[in-house]
Amino acid sequence: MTLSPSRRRFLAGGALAGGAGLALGITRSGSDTVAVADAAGHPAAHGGGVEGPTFRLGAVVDHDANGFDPTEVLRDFDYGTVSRLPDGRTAREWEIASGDSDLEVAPGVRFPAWTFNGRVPGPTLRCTEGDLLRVQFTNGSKHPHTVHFHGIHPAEMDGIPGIGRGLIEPGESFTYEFDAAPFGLHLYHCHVGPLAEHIARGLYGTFIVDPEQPRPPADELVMVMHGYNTTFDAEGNQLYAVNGIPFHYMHEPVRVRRDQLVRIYLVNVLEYDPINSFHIHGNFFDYYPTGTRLEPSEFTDTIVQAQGQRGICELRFPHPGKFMFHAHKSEFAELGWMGLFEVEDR
Ligand SMILES: [Cu+2]
Repeated sequence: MTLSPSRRRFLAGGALAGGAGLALGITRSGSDTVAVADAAGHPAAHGGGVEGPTFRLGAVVDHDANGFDPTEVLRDFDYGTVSRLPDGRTAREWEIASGDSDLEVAPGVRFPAWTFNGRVPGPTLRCTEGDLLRVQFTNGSKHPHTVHFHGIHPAEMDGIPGIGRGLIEPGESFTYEFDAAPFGLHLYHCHVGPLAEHIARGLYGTFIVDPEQPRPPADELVMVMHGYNTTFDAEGNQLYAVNGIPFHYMHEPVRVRRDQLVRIYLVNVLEYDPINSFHIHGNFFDYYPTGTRLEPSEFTDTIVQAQGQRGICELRFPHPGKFMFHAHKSEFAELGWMGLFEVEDR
């Protein structure tokens, strides 16, 4: 079923009545409708003239106050503190703290997020297959949390309530320790109930395990697809985003070079909606589901991912200029899940 009516009610009714809608850049064009414009002030790219929210020209959030910037998140890979074990293996250690952060997720719209290291998504942790990993988690939030990694590891390191250390209470710490396996593109997230809310509040991040023989050099990008259920009704999302802020890459296109290999680590953690999608304009990409094989399964311009699914997209842009990427579900795109690549001819 479509969730549009409740979203519309939020956007056209409650939000406007409460003033937040105006801060969102929504303007009334009729008694019960809102006008749509994209970052450039044009009608939305899909379904121009259709009701929906977006940002006014020039209206952006305060990245400094939020403590993270989606443009930096794109290429921010955290390899941890590296040491060598007596047997010659590589050990990597990270410190991750959860916290409660009031984020500006759209201009003038605040969301009481729960975060790993102060950002949504959390840090992108990166290692090589076979490394020993130690993740020291400190719960600086007012709520109990865990860190549950996808991968192959012992039960007591799985980060779920009731097994191993289980819940990490506020103020407590625990070190998750396991080997990096299998190679591929994975994720981590809190696994405390109500699970959907603990994830949807912002407690997730990307976990990349590189193969021992590295993939070819490329301009590498991380894109985490997610949403914000700003009404907390658990029925859907009012905003959709990649890397924390809806429409961010409409304001600041992802800059890439013509003909250079671009590798996108694409992760879907969207809650409350059953699937998400990724579509690119003017190009096709090789797709490696979960990144666990070195041969692509598909050459396409659109893929879908259920919650927790992820995959690697590899492509080169033969033409300079601006190319959109967005959820092919138009409603998600119009609520924030759209961006631009800007291909530079050099
Ligand atoms: Cu949690």
